[in-house]
Amino acid sequence: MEQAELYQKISDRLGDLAKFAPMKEDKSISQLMEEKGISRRDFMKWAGGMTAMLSLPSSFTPLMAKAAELTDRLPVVWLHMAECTGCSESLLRTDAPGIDSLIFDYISLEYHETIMSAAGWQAEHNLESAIEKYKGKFILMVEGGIPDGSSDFYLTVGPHGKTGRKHAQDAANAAAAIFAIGTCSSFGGVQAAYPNPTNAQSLSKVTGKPVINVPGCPPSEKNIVGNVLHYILFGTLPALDVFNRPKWAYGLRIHDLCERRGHFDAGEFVQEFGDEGAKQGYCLYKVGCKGPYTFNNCSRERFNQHTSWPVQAGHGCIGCSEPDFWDAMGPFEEPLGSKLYQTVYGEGADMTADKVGVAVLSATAVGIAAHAAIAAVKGAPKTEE
Ligand code: FSX
Ligand code: SF4
Ligand code: F3S
Repeated sequence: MEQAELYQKISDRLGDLAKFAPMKEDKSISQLMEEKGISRRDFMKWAGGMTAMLSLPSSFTPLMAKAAELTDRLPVVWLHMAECTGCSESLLRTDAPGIDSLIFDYISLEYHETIMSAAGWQAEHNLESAIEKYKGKFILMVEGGIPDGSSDFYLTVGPHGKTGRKHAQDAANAAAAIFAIGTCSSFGGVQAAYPNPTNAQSLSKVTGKPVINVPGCPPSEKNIVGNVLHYILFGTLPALDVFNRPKWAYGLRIHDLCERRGHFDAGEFVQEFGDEGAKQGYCLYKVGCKGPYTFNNCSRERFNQHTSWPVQAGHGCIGCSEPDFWDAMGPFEEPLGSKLYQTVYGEGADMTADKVGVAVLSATAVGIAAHAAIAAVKGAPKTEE
């Protein structure tokens, strides 16, 4: 589709959405921002960043701002299954809420156990009425793995002791779009780690519905809000990879845009945490970084309003947005080496991870040799083989 045509299509869609009454009567997003000391200029800057993140031309920034202003026209039901609530926490950032969390506050959240005031019977009633009232119209977001089959009684929610599986299935049957938020909901995650005593499964497996996976343990606030905005702008599913992750967020490897990549290529590695290489910001591959095997945008978007991300903080990526990450990516502080691992490219492009592992390792070996020569000349910190 031509750019102008796409612009018009999105404009029309937003125009239609604007005709719906806001679900929150209290304040507009501009008022909320003003109260939090966020200027219109900051908001437009944020909208520009979101536009770029979704790989749209910068001329679409006003549409993005408009979409954010219309998030109160969209009912959202957020369910918690077996998890740590890290996904919600990543988004809400209660100590210093940014624009992303404000937007989330502004979305018409009909049900979210962590932040709603209702409890017990009242909460369960609210959930049932929201599903009934917004049937076929609401967005369902589910956080956490779901005990399944004969183990589904390991998770019950609410005063009637309804199982998590039943909650997820009932809500999914009535939703307009379904997002699995976090690795647990997308793939089972930590809850499904060996030996998986509760038989925790992904949302798509339990509901049998098409689910957009937004993995990460937790995913960044940008990826969560970006998906909501994408849905408002387009009203369709984004382009997905083979693991149903939106390509705009999970299309590149952590390693591709990592700020330590130059050190990887130059063979400059941290040998152990706290050494001279660590102080110099060298590559963390040898202390277990799984960035070469992990598809996510952390190295580009970072967390907490672009402040930092795991590798910047000094620890390797542990591959938290990959299927079976807990079992397949361990041990976390050792290189994966030649262990078999299948990436998003499947067996075609990387012929199983063995080949990636070997390729990475030989690049590493080359790098180390090159670095040893440079180190000898310059007296740079020593790297051991
Ligand atoms: Fe936790 Fe969410 Fe990890 Fe899982 O995150 S951050 S265990 S992905 O479901 O709360
Ligand atoms: Fe960055 Fe990890 Fe790749 Fe090193 S191995 S460049 S630390 S992603
Ligand atoms: Fe997870 Fe790696 Fe990003 S551990 S948060 S995918 S850097």
